Amino acid sequence: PFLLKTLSHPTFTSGNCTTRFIDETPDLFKFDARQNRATKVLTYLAETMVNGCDLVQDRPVAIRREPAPLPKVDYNQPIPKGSRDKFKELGADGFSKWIRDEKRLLITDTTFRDAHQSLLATRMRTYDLLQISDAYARNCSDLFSLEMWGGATFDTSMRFLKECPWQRLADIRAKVPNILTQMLFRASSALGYTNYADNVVAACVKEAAQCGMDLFRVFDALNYVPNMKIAMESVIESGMLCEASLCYSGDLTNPHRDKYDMQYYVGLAKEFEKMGAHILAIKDMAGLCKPAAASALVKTLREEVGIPVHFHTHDTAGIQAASILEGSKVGLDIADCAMAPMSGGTSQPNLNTVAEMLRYGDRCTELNTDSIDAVADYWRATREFYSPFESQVLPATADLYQHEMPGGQYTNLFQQARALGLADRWAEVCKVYAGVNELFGDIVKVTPTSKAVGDMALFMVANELTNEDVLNPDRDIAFPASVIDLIGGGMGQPPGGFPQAVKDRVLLGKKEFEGRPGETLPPADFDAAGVKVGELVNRDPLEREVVQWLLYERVFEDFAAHQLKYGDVSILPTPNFFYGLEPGEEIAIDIEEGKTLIIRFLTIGNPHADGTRTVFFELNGQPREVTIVDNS
Ligand code: 3PY
Ligand code: ZN
Repeated sequence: PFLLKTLSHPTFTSGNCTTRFIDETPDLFKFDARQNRATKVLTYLAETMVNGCDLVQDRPVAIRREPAPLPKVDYNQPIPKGSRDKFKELGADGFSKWIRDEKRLLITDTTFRDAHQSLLATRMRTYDLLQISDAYARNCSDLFSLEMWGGATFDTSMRFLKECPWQRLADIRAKVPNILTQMLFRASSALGYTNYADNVVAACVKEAAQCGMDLFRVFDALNYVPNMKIAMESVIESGMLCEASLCYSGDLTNPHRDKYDMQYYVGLAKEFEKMGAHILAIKDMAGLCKPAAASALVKTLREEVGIPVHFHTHDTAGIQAASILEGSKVGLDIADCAMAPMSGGTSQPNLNTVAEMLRYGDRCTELNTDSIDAVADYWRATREFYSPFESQVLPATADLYQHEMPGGQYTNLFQQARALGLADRWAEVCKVYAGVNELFGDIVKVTPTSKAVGDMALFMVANELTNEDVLNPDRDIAFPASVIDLIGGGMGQPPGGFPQAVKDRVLLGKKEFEGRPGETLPPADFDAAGVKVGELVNRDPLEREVVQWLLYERVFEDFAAHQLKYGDVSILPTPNFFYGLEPGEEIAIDIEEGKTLIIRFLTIGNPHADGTRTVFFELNGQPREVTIVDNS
């Protein structure tokens, strides 16, 4: 039927059909019978109520079920103009100059991405992001950007939440046409954990731009500039904003830590400017950039390059609002913050209070207090849906400056440690993590290099290994795959290379990458991949689905199978997605524009002789039953 529908579509019959036709004509999929969709969503709910949702199994129950309060939004007024309108008016280069000339300290809100990546293991669902999107567009149009995509969200949305990351981007874009969308892009690692072929990296950028991404923050996890070239060029070619990042490591205030000094950062910044970056990011992924360092770095970089400076930090140490303040005094152009209830700790500094800190000074953000506070109140309640994912990590101590673990990794690694029964040895894991960094030659640690260091630290704690054991040629050690990838140059090269003694032990003579891995990785075969993905989704695949599969083969396969069985589960409110419905509970869900399903749950029948159970619903007032195998 898909083919028939395609062949009879007016665009197709008119002969104006390009290869993008299928991508650009979403109504083709509408025929995927509505009643079929309703059955799928009921099956998901029934399955969840009978057998539970894997995601929350063995975790504390969420402390909230009722909907989060939404700010008042006046739909009678047009959507106010915002940063994206300015970008469209001026183009990338003109917009970059406009930023530098702005008097305000511009603010990026990271709540949609990094904040929940850092606090809630990246589990925030599209549903909760879309609920608040109108309030952002209409009441918070003075924000510089919404960091709402990329980083770990691409993987986790498919792997855990069973929702399509591209759709998330497109849907938020549609609701927020006036504020810049922003993403985190891992250069040659794109949205994954290892380097990909150049044509995959380029296609990933292209698809994101087509789905509505405006600003690409590109970083390499070793500050290895050659690895950033393809991603940066692809962003610039697509006409979007290219923000190149230097990852902050070490401590500029410590005269004894001189591997990552001012000269090193200035050198990077100048290269990025030459490569055409429109904005320079200081990516302080672990929150190590102390106030005095932020002041010196921002001041020097703004003197040395002509592009605006955007500061990203994590508040793990609890003092990073001071770094934003010091930066703002010496001309910092843009700062990343998260809405109050999603800020602090391993997340970004508090957006609401940073705005008030600057309120009556010459760097006032001009964000409206009531508007941002009302949005914050929504996040306070929404966070309660995700209490099963709250981390039990202790508050930060100054050991952060020893282990230098990125905010996004801190909570995740703790969860991994807990899964291995090492929760009570967390302080030791942190110490060993610092030791692994030394062993590897004091490298920049951020995804994916931080994952390799974390894998190694867990591996060493679990196997009671010391750095000496690792270097001891008489010990037979099966190193984690990520460590072999890192040390073999599969993620690029650190300044000065990896220590030879470590290479000898880890690689055991295996061939290593010299220079940029993308230069030798064979290009992906998109046609062959398209055939494979077509089989998985049971129709002609979209180009972006092919990219999705090329980045995450196994994860995409599971996700596609889930979609075929249950349809798009992102439309369910979060408590129902995790726990199903309570007897007598009724929910309204929008399966498409203007098409709402009213679902009421009645009861679950006793087990049948064959081990199945019938779950009784009302769908739009009519009785409906779904029979499920009870796995208990
Ligand atoms: C990511 O790559 O996901 C990060 O957030 C790195 O800081
Ligand atoms: Zn971050």
